[in-house]
Amino acid sequence: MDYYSVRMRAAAGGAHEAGGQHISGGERLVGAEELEATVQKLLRRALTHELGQPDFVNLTVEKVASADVTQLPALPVTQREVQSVCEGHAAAVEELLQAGVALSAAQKAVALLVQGPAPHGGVMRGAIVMDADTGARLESDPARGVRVTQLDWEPRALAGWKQRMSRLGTAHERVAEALALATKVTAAADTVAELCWSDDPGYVGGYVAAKSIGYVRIPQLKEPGSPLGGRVFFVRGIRNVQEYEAALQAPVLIVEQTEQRGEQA
Ligand code: PML
Repeated sequence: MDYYSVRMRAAAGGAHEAGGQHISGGERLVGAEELEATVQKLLRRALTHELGQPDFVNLTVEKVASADVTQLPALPVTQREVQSVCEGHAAAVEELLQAGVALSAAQKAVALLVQGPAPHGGVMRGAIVMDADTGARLESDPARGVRVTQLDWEPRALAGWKQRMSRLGTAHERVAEALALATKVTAAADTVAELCWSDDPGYVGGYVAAKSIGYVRIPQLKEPGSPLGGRVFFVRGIRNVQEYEAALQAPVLIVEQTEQRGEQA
């Protein structure tokens, strides 16, 4: 069976390429029977985002041969309890250190997401790529960053994950999407860890993820109403960002979620 990669990005004030402000995006990898519904769902997401009405929406559909799709088991999920944004940031730095990121790089990444990592202080369309040891930013275009494309859950695996997580109150689509992305990013050979928090003004949570620590949710990483957030991919030993980004764009399906010791949410 072939798959279809469906990508959406929406901006206000013109296309992203023309300096428009990024509003929302989405990535799916679905079978033919889900294609139309998926396009509709992503278009609806673009048109109903809390940041406002876009005047540019790019929707791309591409066929992907099933032989090209890699299957990956989702990272285990745990959660840190924090009482404030400040505690959330401290927890994020602690988890990043645990995953092997240098303290100065972890602190710099948190500060960048707080201030808005795009050149004029807004959100980026993609992620920052940061040297895990020096904290140097490596992405060639700091407004665009790098994008992760062609990923999704295998439908039965997602249903199983949701069922298991619903007992724990964490079966949300947003978490499932973020977990799929984090699983793909952290599986890439040169990724040390990922830090993310939402740029949605109505959602203040995020996570730190790495192969060694799994997906660690942190429920408070910014103040309600803030439109600032984003992703930082910490890397070690990449030859160039183009090759690294190419690895993040190879098709991946999340296929199994084995219950792991210590998983909780
Ligand atoms: C997003 O807004 O989609 C990015 C952040 C997702 C955090 C999901 C979680 O709470 O685990």
